[in-house]
Amino acid sequence: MLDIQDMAKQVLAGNRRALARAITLVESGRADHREQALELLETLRGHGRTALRVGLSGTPGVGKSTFIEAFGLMLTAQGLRVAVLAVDPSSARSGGSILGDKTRMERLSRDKMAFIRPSPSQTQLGGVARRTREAIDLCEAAGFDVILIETVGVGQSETMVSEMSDLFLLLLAPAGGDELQGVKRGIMEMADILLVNKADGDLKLTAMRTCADYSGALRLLRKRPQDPQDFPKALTVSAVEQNGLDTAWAEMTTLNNWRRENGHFKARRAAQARHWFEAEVRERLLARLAVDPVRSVMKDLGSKVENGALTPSAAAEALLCEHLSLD
Ligand SMILES: Nc1nc2c(ncn2[C@@H]2O[C@H](COP(=O)(O)OP(=O)(O)OP(=O)(O)O)[C@@H](O)[C@H]2O)c(=O)[nH]1
Ligand SMILES: [Mg+2]
Repeated sequence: MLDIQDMAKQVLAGNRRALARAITLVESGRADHREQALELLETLRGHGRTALRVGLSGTPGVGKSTFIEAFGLMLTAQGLRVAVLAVDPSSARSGGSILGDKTRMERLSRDKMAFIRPSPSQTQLGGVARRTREAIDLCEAAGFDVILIETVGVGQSETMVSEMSDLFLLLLAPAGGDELQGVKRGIMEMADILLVNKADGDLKLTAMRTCADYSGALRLLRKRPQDPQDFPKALTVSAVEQNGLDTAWAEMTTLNNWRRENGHFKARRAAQARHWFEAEVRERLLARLAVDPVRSVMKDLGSKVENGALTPSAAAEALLCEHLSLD
């Protein structure tokens, strides 16, 4: 039997093993674990700690892992505690990224000031969202100063990560003008800071040109209320040579401080909390439809609708009121 109150105490004390066990608990699909996870999260609610939650996205190979290792080490050297969470909806399929990240973030994973948690093998984006959101809460309760949430750039997962971050960074590769247009407008609009990575060696000039192109593109976007002047902005970095990381951190700090002073930080977190509440309700309602007995009732009602024995509306009414007790 898990002692949830004790686990909560140890998480609050910043015990990394307790934190790891707590994350395993919120990841579990078992009903009894779910109940304990809710108790744990409820016990920890209102702990009063605030980490800076930073989402980071980018296409495969752009240098996310290399960047996180270098950036994370820079922050821990400044005395900050850094947690890294990876969101990879495809990890169940590829199976390779967890191993890859562990070897790539070798130094950071050995750092006592850092905590790295790879993505679990889970395919459903909904499950990944809840797990990541709760893992963020746990890391925050454990007193981490910065939580980096990495995701590979595949559409939906970026939106999801930006909905759980205070700042959202997009890591980009140096490239010609064609590829600039390959970045979807919606993703550009979510980003607070664009980082053109690999600004070193032969790629340095291309990176600077790419950065200028993106700066131009950002100026054309609609101004957002949550931005001070000159944001969002594009910068060049080299994760390998560890260049520009301090500037990136300074810009992130400037933006975050401004948002905190102007009420945007709190407002964004509040809106996110509401968003995830509604998403969870939707998700769980849909999940009910997919399992028996509701699933078979739905199938039967569907047949009756097909052969004209019931109207679609009457069948829907019957399902929702009689079988889901929603009216
Ligand atoms: N020249 C140069 N190469 C880099 C830089 N950052 C990363 N790379 C290289 O780019 C390749 C991919 O880097 P990763 O950090 O694994 O990229 P990733 O975005 O995590 O990739 P996935 O996990 O597959 O999505 C590696 O060979 C890195 O050495 C950089 O700043 N400069
Ligand atoms: Mg990686």
